[in-house]
Amino acid sequence: MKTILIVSLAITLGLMAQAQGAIYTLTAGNSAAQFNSNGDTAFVWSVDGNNQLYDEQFFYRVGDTGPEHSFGSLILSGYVQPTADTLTATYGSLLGGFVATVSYNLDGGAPGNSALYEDVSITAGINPVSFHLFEYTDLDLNGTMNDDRVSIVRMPPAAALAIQNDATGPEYSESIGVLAPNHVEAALFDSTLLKLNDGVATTLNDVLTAGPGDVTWAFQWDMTIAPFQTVTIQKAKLLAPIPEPMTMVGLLMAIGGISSYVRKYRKA
Ligand SMILES: [Ca+2]
Ligand SMILES: [Ca+2]
Ligand SMILES: [Ca+2]
Repeated sequence: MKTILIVSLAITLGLMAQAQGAIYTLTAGNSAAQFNSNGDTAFVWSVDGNNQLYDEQFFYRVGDTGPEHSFGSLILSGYVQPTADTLTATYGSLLGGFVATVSYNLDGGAPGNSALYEDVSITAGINPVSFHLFEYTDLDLNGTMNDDRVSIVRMPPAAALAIQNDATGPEYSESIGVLAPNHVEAALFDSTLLKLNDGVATTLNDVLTAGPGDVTWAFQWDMTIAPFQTVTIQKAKLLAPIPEPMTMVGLLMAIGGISSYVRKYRKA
């Protein structure tokens, strides 16, 4: 059973900065997001003052055996916030085998609307790297955790989409990963999180739906990266009131491609 995060900026900044590293806050229009530098963890994404997020983390595994680790367990080589709505975290080193960079860009919008864009880049060092990247997301839409549903739509090789709804609305979420993940997992908290912290190699189970309940979802990318080459995965997460009939899937089909979708909506 998880506890709901009561967001008090003063308490959050004071206590969590002390216990778990620095807190970074992105703001854009009606939206705000908060990140913990130590755990590469986003734990607040608020729209019009209402938090919709419980936890988002990236994990990785090198090779096919052994445990996954959170990005936060890597050496943090850079954490910069050039503007109020952008943040870039850099982990690891080429000498250590690879560098991982996560760039976040928050976009405010009309009431109820927000977008969070994420680019994850992995650069290999002198040797090729067998890299498994995991994105784990636990949204609690409308601040209520036990009444959400999630469906994952796989669209290989280009993309995958996770669509989460709240039983009573109005908020819903769509998240797209450009470069389709090799495996996905929709689940109830905290089964996926336990697997990513259990000390042995995990492959997500490709279950596509979960809920109603405290749903979570995760994507897994398996890749071999050549020496000094970089692989970048682009993500877009949207929050909006109950969607019009044309969802992101329809929009993608209408405009003929996921990359064009991201380009269209990504801020210059
Ligand atoms: Ca809910
Ligand atoms: Ca595991
Ligand atoms: Ca949830």
